[in-house]
Amino acid sequence: MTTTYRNLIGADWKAAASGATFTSVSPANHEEVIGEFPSSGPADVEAAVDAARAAFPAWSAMPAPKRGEILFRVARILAERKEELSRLMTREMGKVLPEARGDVQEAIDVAYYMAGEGRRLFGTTVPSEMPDKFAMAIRRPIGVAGIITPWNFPVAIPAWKLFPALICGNTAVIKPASDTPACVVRFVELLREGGIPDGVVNVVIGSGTEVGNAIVDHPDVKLISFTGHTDTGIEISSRAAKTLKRVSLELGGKNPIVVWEDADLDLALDSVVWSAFGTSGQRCTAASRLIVHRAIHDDFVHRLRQRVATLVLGDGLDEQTDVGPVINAGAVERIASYAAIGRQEADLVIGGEAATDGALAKGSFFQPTIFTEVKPDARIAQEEIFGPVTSVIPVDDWDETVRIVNSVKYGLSTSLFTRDINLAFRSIRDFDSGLGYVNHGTIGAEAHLPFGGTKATGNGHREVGQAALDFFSEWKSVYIDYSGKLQRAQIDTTFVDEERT
Ligand code: UN1
Repeated sequence: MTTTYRNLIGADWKAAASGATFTSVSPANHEEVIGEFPSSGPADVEAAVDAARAAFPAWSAMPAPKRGEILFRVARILAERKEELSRLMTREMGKVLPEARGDVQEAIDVAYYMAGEGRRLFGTTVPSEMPDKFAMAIRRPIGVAGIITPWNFPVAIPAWKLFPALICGNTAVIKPASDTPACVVRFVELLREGGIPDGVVNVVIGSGTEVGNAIVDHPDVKLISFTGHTDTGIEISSRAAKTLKRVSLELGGKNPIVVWEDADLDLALDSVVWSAFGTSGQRCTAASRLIVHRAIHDDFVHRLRQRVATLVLGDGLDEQTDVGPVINAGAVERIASYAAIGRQEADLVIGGEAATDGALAKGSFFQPTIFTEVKPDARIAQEEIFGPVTSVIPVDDWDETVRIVNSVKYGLSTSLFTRDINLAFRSIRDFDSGLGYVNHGTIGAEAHLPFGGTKATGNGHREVGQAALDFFSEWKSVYIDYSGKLQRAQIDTTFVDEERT
């Protein structure tokens, strides 16, 4: 029996208006069907936006501490259902179970954090330049937020976007990635169990061209928050400009770990394996470049090869598995084409092929892959591969290292392993990125600091933490004059300079 999933429009779970559907399978085993999903279109988006618009007055008028209480209850429900949601995620998306639990935990963390924001949502109060006048800036809700989420963090990223949107008083239409709609449906069911009212969150499942574009073009959608490919982000940004939407983009990465000659090598190896091959390399923050000091290069690569050779590929529900599948058959092909390019450009250390031994043949698996002697401008050192492939680039000195770190178009996450405190601080100053790590890999950002990157990684906004509130709320400056007379700003006041003359 195949489970049938539906869109959420207001209070109702509905099939697509056209009746069209698509089937999704597990990346670990293509014979395992996850469910049948609506293949929606503009008519479904229209209905969802109407529902979100209708829910906006009541939701935005609810005192923010009350909205926070609802999010607090959502956090507790997510915590209770963590195991169920994590297992669904592993089946649908492939990441190994401990990582799926981390993904759900990230959503729980954001829910608690944003619940607390309900009692803060701090604005600023400043003294007025006039006597008997009060000046402050407050955060206002904006309207309907269009939220377009990727498959690599099927619960965490929807939470990153939905919870700040909701605490600020906005309502939302979310379009999950077509590879992971079941996780988002289950997640939104739990939000409703926590008390999120009808129409406040709506779900429309379908393709980017049919559903995503309709959300981006819709005149009543005021905000777009998107995580995904840089090309898609640019397309969204230009479409959204026509209706003057506010757009927050979280795009690609080509994140380096620099291993200096004085580094604790065991620690660096643990972190490299985790950052490069965790989530099968399918994180925006994955370490896809290892910039290694020549003095330790051979030893480092030798030990890394040994470690990677022991990694067990398999179904993420199996406790033995270290590395799960990649998202789908198309991803295997794309990664394989990069591996072929890598063979031309550099020396293959290990991996380089799709993994098809035994049961792996039933799913989408790719061997953890390392290249070395990679030139900094090689394609595998410049382009985001989004798979278990990493490139070692040997270096001799610090200035060269900084140049190579910054030589890519992206700027998400950078990391340095060293015991030299001076280099550590220099890396934070000189590596051009939104996240900077020292003696810690490139993945694992926490939910209460801003998340995002420089250059082609985004358009300047940040997610989570307090920074997310700046995207999801509008500033309103408020002046209350209680002098009872006309006081003209900049005119009816004397300044110190004038008093002197
Ligand atoms: C992403 O890959 O899009 O820092 C997000 C991390 C996670 C989030 C990654 N907390 O790796």
